[in-house]
Amino acid sequence: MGLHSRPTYREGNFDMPPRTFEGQLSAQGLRFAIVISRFNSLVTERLLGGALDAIARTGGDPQQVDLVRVPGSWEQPLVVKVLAARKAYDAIICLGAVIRGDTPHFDFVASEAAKGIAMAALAADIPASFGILTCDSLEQALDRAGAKSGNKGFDAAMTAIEMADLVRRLRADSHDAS
Ligand code: INI
Repeated sequence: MGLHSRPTYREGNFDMPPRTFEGQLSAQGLRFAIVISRFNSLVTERLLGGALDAIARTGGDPQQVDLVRVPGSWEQPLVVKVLAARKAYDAIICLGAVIRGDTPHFDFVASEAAKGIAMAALAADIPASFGILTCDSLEQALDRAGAKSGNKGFDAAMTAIEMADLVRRLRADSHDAS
């Protein structure tokens, strides 16, 4: 076979497809915790509606979700850490809205929330999705919470569902292999 007649993997022509793992969008039987900030609750309650909708639409039970309310997004990392240590959830969904004001406060809150949630999730081997909006204005935040630009709470929950399923599959596969 000449060099140029080999299947091109870029085109998706796999002679021998690699072993592939991908999470399914099914929340059936999965346990979730949602951490939600009260700060900018006009926005965050809409994100919550979107997240619960995603869980219900993918076969999960919103009544089985543990909902934890915190003052603001700054407080989220510690709560993610505490929840992750319970080993009771397949994924944690973080919902919040950090809206830029006239001071650098926004940057501190947004970056520490992102960093802290990522660190807490990685340390405990649990997927945590980042449904914390970082916006320039309330209008922009509302657009992303169910008005013009979709609902990022819904998106964050869908990501958590997919990642929870993926991590389950990977763990089951490593158990089979050992
Ligand atoms: N918390 C938010 O979740 N969003 C914001 O926009 C915000 N701003 O702009 O101040 C905010 N601040 C509060 C912060 O999260 C803490 O609750 C507070 O600093 C007390 O620790």
